[in-house]
Order: sequence, then C-alpha cells, then structure tokens
Amino acid sequence: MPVNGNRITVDPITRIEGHLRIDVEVAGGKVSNSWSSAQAFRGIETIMRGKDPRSAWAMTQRFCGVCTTTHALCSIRTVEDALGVEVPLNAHLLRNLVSTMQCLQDYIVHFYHLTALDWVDIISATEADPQAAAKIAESLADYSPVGQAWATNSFNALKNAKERLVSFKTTKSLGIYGTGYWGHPAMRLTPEINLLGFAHYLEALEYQRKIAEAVAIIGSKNPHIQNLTVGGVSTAINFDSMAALNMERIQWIKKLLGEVAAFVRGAYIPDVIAIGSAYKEYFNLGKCSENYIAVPEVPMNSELTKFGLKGGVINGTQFREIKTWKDAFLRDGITENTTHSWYKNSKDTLHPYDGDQVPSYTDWDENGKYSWAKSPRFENQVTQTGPIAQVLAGYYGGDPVVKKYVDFVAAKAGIQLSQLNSIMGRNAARAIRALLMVDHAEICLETLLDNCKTDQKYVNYLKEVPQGEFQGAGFNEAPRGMLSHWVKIKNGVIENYSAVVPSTWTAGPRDDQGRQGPYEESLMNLPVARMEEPLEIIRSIHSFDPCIACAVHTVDPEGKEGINVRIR
Ligand code: NFE
Repeated sequence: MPVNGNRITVDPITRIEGHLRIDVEVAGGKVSNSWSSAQAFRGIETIMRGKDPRSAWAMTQRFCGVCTTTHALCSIRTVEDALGVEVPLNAHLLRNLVSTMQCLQDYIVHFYHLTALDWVDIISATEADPQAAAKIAESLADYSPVGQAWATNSFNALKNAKERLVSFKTTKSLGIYGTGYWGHPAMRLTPEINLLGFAHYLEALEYQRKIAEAVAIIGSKNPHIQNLTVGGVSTAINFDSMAALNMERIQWIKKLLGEVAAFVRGAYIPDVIAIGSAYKEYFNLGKCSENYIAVPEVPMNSELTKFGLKGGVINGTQFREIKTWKDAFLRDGITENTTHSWYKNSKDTLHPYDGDQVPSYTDWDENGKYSWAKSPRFENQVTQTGPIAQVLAGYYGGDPVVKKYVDFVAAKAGIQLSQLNSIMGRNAARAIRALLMVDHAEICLETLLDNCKTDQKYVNYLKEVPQGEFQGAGFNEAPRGMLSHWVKIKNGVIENYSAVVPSTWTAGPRDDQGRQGPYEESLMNLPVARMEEPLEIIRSIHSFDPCIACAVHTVDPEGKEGINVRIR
C-alpha cells in the first residue's frame, strides 16, 4: 500500500470487478481529500456500429463478466424501444426471473465473498468456542424476517468450520485469506461472531452457485445467457416437451429459488443486522449524494405500464415518481461529463445519444484528468444509483412491502431511514433489496405458471429491421443500480451505441464544477487508524460493490482516425 507522507494510494482495490485506484489525503487521522480513478479501458460500443441491432444484446453483455444478463436485457429493451416492438407477458416474466435471480447471486457474492472479510476477522475465529457461537446463532432468529434461526447454525457445523480454518492456519494454507487485515484495530467482532461469519461465507458459495444455476436453466448458459431475441425470448415454453422450458425445469428452478430464499431470509439478513449492529458508527460514516435515481423494474404487462417495483428521483426526501421508461424527464435528464476523464470531446458534457468520445490519455493528474470513467449527472446533479436508490424509490413511492422490510431492518439495527446513506447502510439496503428480489422472483414464477395455462406466446419475432432512422433507450435496475443503453439505428444497422452504467454513476471523477463523485464523497472525513492498512477506505469502497469493467467501455486505444471511442 504506497504511503507517501499524508497520501495513501490503493491500487488496485481488490475484491471488486475491474481495476480501480483510490487516492486519499489524510489530515488529523481523517480523509481530507479523495480521488477515484477507473484504471482500465476496453470497448464494445464502437464494435456495435454497423451491426444488426438484433445482435446487440449478445455482444453488449460482454461488457462485463459479472452482470452479463443485465446488459443483455437492457440492450434488448433498448432495441425494442427504438423499433417499437411489443414483448409478450411470458417473455417479460422469464426475463424478470433472470434479472431478479442475477441480482440475488450478485448480492450474496458481494456481502459474503467481497466485503464480509472487511468486517469478519477469520484469524480471530480460530479462537472461537463453537458451543457459544451456536448459542449466539440461535438468538439471531430475532433478526430474520421469518423468525427462524438458520438451519445449519448447529454446534457441529460451526465446529467443522472452525476445524477447517484452524487446519488452514496451522498448515500455512490460508491462500487468498493470507493477506487480510487480521488483528486490525478497526476489526471488532467477537471470535464467536467471526466464526459464524466465516461459516456462512463458506455456505454462501453454495447458495450463489444454486441461483446461478437457476439463471442458466432459463438462459441456457450462465454467464452470458443465450435465450433472448428481439421481441421476446427464444426459450420455447411447453410444459410437456423435453425440448422446451417444461414443468420439470420450472420445478427445478422453484426448488433452487426456494433454497436461496431460505438462505437470504435466515442467514443473509440476520448477518447484515448483526454485523451492522456491532459496527454501529459505520451507519454514520461514508455518506454521499442525497440525490438518488432508480427506474421502475420487473415489468408485469406487455404495454410496459405496470411494474413490480417502483422507480423515482429522490432529492433529499422529495420524491418524483418515474412511472415508465418512456418518461421524458428521465430520458432528457441524463448527461455525462468528461472534464476530468481521459477524453478530448467536442463538448465536455453530452447526452448519451450524442456520443463523440475521443480518448486522450494524459497520465494521472489530480487537478486535471484522472479516470477512464465519466461523470454521469441527472439534471446536472451528482446522483447515486444502487440498492439505496432502489429501496428508497419503493419506500417513498408507498410500496408497503418495501416499507415493511426497510422498517424491519432499521428497527433491528437501531437506525433511521436517512442512515441508509452510509457505509453500513449501503450493505443493509442491498440486503433489503435481496428480500425484494426473492419475493419478485417468486411472484414472476407463479404468474408465469398461471399465465401459461391460457397463453403460451413467448415472442413477437422481428423478421427484418425496418428501413429508416430510429433511436431508443432501454433501462434495467442492475445489482449496482440504474443501467441505461442508448441506440441510434439507420438503414437497418446500428449507427451509434452507448451505455451509462451503474458503477459509472458512483465511481466517476469530479465534474466540470469540481463536484466529487459518490465514491469520492463517501471517503471524505473517514477516520483512518493505520495509514499502511487503510481498512476503512476499503470498507467504504466495497460498500458500493464496484464494477469497473462495466464502468469503462472503449476500444482502440490508439484512437485511429475514423473511429469514435466512448467510455462509460
Ligand atoms: Ni459489471 Fe453492472 C451492475 C451493470 S456495473 S456489474 O450491477 O449494469 O455497475
């Protein structure tokens, strides 16, 4: 960890997707300045030019190896929007299942495998008493929305987990666990809670795999699903056919989803509340912008007027509902600024339809350009996307189920709604959203089974791309927040393609007015106990679940003439 006087550079931040560099200045034990720099660039949008728009979804899901399905889905919605194609309800329901289950996998992986070890000291867990840990585990039933202790919290399971860990330690086989900040003064859990956390870390590997399997059954492959087509899905639905999505496969998905639902309700939620309660001050640290945006998600009719989850723009506590993806203020309000990003554009601030992005790498310059990510803004405001925005849109929009879950977690953790805007609050909001994903996946599955009794249509196949000029936008609430894709189509092929990605909204650098992006804001005033081991910084950045592979998209680093490169 390079430390230079009062400067810390963390490069790369690990346990994230992609390459992110964070720089901070520390004064009086607290962060006094901060910079977030996306360090990788790559590109797919430029490749899209001249391609058949019906193929865009298959290519754009390669933006990322994590949220592949979200780009596929957003892309296909974009082309359908541009060409005015209506999608049958069954196809929406299958797509919703993919989308909600993908979020579930992402959330489980994030909490247990990407951030848990920022809070759980596994070396301390080797000192735990499994009997005492099992007792604590029983008491965590109170933190579960279904009031049940997690089934495998037994003495034997915890004893096995401890023995496993002790054997890793004594044989010096800690591997990827070898370099954690164990024994750091900011680590505070008892050995018993650390043991519980580690046991669930191991179990979570299995549950994230189960939900990924359910996505693969529908999508034929995961990552990178194969079952989309403009106008619907290519997954034929026939309950009696071995060659289609049949009753056996549906039941298999139902079983996997049920097991994951039990894990989320019985282990994930109680763990987040227990860890959050032990690190209470982290509900007051790491605050960033109080402007939030989330679009409606989980479409429940072909006309795209009915959604399972609400969207909205929130400024402080002021709520404006986004009723549909067509709302003009939504589409008009999004811009991207490149004043501090490595581009030389005709204008620093552009609407996503007007891509004009020329890469211009000039090294890291804290007063000038220092990131490949751009700075998206909504109505010229620094705005956050992500689980907090998603949950607040439901809360302020009056969704009783969202309110019930938020109130439950807030009451158990002893926090106010406003404290979701914090390091621990981001982890809590993500867990709340996982509960919603479970519910909506179950609702979509039941609705599909019901609808299929009388309607087995799953595609309005688009045989040809019409001639003429079209443009359209697609939206998706991805695990990390609002994703939008933008396309211009001319004479049957793509003229321009653009993606404004959740992690870009939060990871972006300062804008033309010098306003920091959300990652940067979240680091300001954060206490740092040890300059050489800046665990607090990692905790804050991890709470956003960064995906920098998504956040930066470009191609042709040499910037050859005639090729426009744009990065999101
Ligand atoms: Ni690459 Fe993603 C999500 C999208 S990026 S993981 O969630 O879209 O923020």
